[in-house]
Amino acid sequence: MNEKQNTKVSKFLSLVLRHNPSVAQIKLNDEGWANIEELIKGSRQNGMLLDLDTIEIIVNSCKKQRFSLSEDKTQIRANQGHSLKVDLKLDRVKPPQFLYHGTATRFLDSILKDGLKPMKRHHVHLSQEMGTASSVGKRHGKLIILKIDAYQMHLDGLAFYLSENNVWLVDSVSVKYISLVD
Ligand code: HQG
Repeated sequence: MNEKQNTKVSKFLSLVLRHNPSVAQIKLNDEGWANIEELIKGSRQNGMLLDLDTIEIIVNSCKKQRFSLSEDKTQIRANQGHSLKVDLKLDRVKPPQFLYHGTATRFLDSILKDGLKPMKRHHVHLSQEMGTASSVGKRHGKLIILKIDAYQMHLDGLAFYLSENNVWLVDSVSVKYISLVD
C-alpha cells in the first residue's frame, strides 16, 4: 500500500469510527468499538476495499496512533477525536504543570472571551509538547500557541483524561487558565 492509499483508508476509518459509522453501514458500541468483520463488509458495499491485513497496517503505521484494535483483533476504535457520543472509559489522570493548545490567531478573540470549547468534538485537545500543539494549530491558519495552567485546573477539581495515543482531553478550559506563548 502506498502512502496515498494509506492516507485515504486512514481518513475513511476516522470518518467511520469518529463521526459517521453509517457510511460503512455499521454501529459502534457504547465504548466506540466497531466489529471489524461488519466494517469490512459494510465498507465494501461503499466501494472501500478493506481486509484485516490492511486495517492492521493502518493501525500500526499511523504515527499519531489514531486507532486501537481489541486484543482478539475482532474490534477497532478511534482513540480520540469523536463527534459521536461514545464513552472511551478513560481514567482521570493528574496532568503535568502545563499543557499546550495550538490554534489559529483568527480564533483568539473568541477564545479569550469564552475559553476553549470542544466545538464539534467531545473534548478540547491539549498536548504535552509544544511541537505537537504547533502542528495541530497550523492546520487552522496562522499559528498561535496557548499555554494552559493544567495543574491549577486539576487543583480546582477539573478532570483530565489521557487518550491511548497521548492526547490530553478536557471538557473545556476557562480563560483564567490560558496564557499566550510568544
Ligand atoms: C478552536 C487532530 C473559537 C480550537 C489534531 C481549534 C488534534 C475555538 C478549533 C485533534 C474556541 C477546533 C484536535 C472558541 C476552541 N472560539 N474557536 N471559544 N474554542 N476553538 O480540529 O484541537 O488528525 O476540532 O482552538 O492533531 O485543532 O484528527 O480541534 O482550533 O489532536 O487525528 O476550534 O485533531 O487529530 O478544531 O484538533 P478541532 P484541534 P487528527
